[in-house]
Order: sequence, then C-alpha cells, then structure tokens
Amino acid sequence: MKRPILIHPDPRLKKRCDPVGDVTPEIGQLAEDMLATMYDAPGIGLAAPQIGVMKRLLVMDCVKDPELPPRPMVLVDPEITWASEDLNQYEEGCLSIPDQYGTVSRPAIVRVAWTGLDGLRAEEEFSGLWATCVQHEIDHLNGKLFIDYLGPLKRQMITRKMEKLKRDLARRG
Ligand code: K1U
Ligand code: ZN
Repeated sequence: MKRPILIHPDPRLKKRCDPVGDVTPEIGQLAEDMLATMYDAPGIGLAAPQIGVMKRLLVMDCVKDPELPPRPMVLVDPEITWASEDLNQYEEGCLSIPDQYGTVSRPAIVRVAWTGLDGLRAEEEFSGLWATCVQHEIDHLNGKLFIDYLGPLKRQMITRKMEKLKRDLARRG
C-alpha cells in the first residue's frame, strides 16, 4: 500500500528516529509499503520518517538503468561503520522537498551495517550513487535534510517555497 509522503517543513522530519530492534511481520509490511511508495514517487530511496513512522528503517534502489534488474534494499537499524576521506559531490533532491536541488559533498565510499528482513545483521560497502543515497537516507533517520548542508539563504529560499506549496496543496484540498 502506497503511503503519503510528508513535505518539509514538518517537525517529524527534524526528529531522531528510534531503533527497530526485532524484525516483526509488521516491519516487513512497512518495508513493502515504503518500497511501493518509493517506486511510485518515483525515487531511489525513502526513509520511514518521510511517511511519518519514527523508526530507523530505510529502503533504496539506485539501479536507474531500465535494462538492468531492480535491486530493492531494506535496511533496518543501519549504521555507518566506515567512511572514506575522499568526498563526492552530487546534486541531491528529496521526495519531502519536491523539485528543489542542491549540491552536497559526502564521503565517496561508506561501509554500512544493518539488519535485514531475515533478522540477520549484514554489512556492505557502497560507492557512487548508492553511497550518496544511503547517507541521505540515514540523515533522515537522524532528523537531517540535504538542505541543512546548504547555505542559510538557499535553505531559507527552499523552505519558503515549500511553505507556499503546502499552503496551496491545503487550499486545493
Ligand atoms: O530520501 C528521499 O527523499 C529520496 C531521494 C533520494 C536521493 C536522491 C538524490 C540523492 C540522494 C538521495 C530521491 O529519490 S529524489 C528523486 C530522485 O533522485 C530520482 C527520481 C527518479 C529517478 C531517478 C532519481
Ligand atoms: Zn530525502
């Protein structure tokens, strides 16, 4: 089932999320809903707080080439265990900040440990768009948005646009 995505500014997008702990069937259903929501948007990632669920859970699939098979990933309680000194710049977007973009510098390669839907702990190294995306999503779990990396003027301009968008959407019903 597709879920509505929260739009910035929203206090839930600024809060640190709680650990999931045990992977229950409800967490499996939540992950399925998040993947459906992400693919429909469309997006390459989604974190639970973006649908108002304050738990440390994210989904992503950075396979953009339609010729290649999809690779949906579900990461429960993810942790960055190592980050490269080398940085990579990417013009990021966010499903909670529609149609706004900004260049963010992040470690080019990260190792991430997480719990899978099978309840087992896993660890993998991510690079390229996968590394950018997993860091963007883990930031969501810590109440941080990509606009927090931008200068105050650009951040304020984007926030004002989003406030107007939310007013317009509320008026249209
Ligand atoms: O967390 C989110 O808001 C999802 C976001 C993830 C992300 C994008 C860019 C850099 C880092 C993280 C998105 O998916 S925005 C949409 C997007 O990037 C996209 C949409 C369709 C095709 C390809 C990309
Ligand atoms: Zn985002």
